[in-house]
Amino acid sequence: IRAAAMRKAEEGLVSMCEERARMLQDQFAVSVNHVHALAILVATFHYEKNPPALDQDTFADYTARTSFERPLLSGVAYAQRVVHADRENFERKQGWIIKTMTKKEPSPVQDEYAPVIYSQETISYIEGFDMMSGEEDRENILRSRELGKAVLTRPFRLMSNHLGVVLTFPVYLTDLPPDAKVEDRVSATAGYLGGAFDVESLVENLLRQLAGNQELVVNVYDVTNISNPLVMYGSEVPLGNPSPSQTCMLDFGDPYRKHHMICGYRNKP
Ligand code: WA2
Repeated sequence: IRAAAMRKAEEGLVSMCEERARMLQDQFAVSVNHVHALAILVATFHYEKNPPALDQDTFADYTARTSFERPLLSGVAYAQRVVHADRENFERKQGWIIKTMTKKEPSPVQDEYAPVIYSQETISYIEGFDMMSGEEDRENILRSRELGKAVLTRPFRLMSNHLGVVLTFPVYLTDLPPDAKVEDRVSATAGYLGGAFDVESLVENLLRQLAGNQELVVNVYDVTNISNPLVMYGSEVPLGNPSPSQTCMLDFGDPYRKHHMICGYRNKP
């Protein structure tokens, strides 16, 4: 009888973990797709129209009204690529100075910058910051524009102070063929459309709605480097493997990053 109860508990764990992994992956994917559409919106209305047919108010309004399409993102923003030679002109036109994310002071001289010019109101605090001044954001920007694809950072503390990851799509000035060379991609780069997956608070909400939430412990890890798993959601102290436990692979669409979910019972059944 004990063995049968154990088996039933393990089967329950497998199905509950798979359900959560699938749900998280699906909500992630729809959010990424919608950010992709926003990158196209910026290319179409900011760059393919002269003068640009987009401004902060329009961007804020549109992103607020479509936020239901991006259930796991706390906000989206557009950072423009500015090379140093254009900095003065850019700052004069904008009426503000490019600031660094860390010190929140005027940026020292750099080869290039990525100041946020449009933001969803939920993350309006990032406006004017050079997104290349944060290590994780900078790496994402460079990788996305070289690849021409959406990329994700490792989990880190966002400016909201919540644990999460940043998603970045490159925006180009011209249409590029899928096999375009890296140099051509970099030189055609106009900017970066991205957003913050506030994993800490939004995944909590998602899981709370599911049956069995009380009895389950769910952790998500970035296991890109398998010998150094990084907590993306759940306990800061990895639980080790509570027995029994179930591991489910997750695919968030960036082939460079690997993620998985580990589920266990809060109290051993
Ligand atoms: N967005 C919101 N909160 C953040 C953050 C971020 N990056 N980085 C740290 N906290 C405009 O890749 C371009 C958004 C970066 C996009």
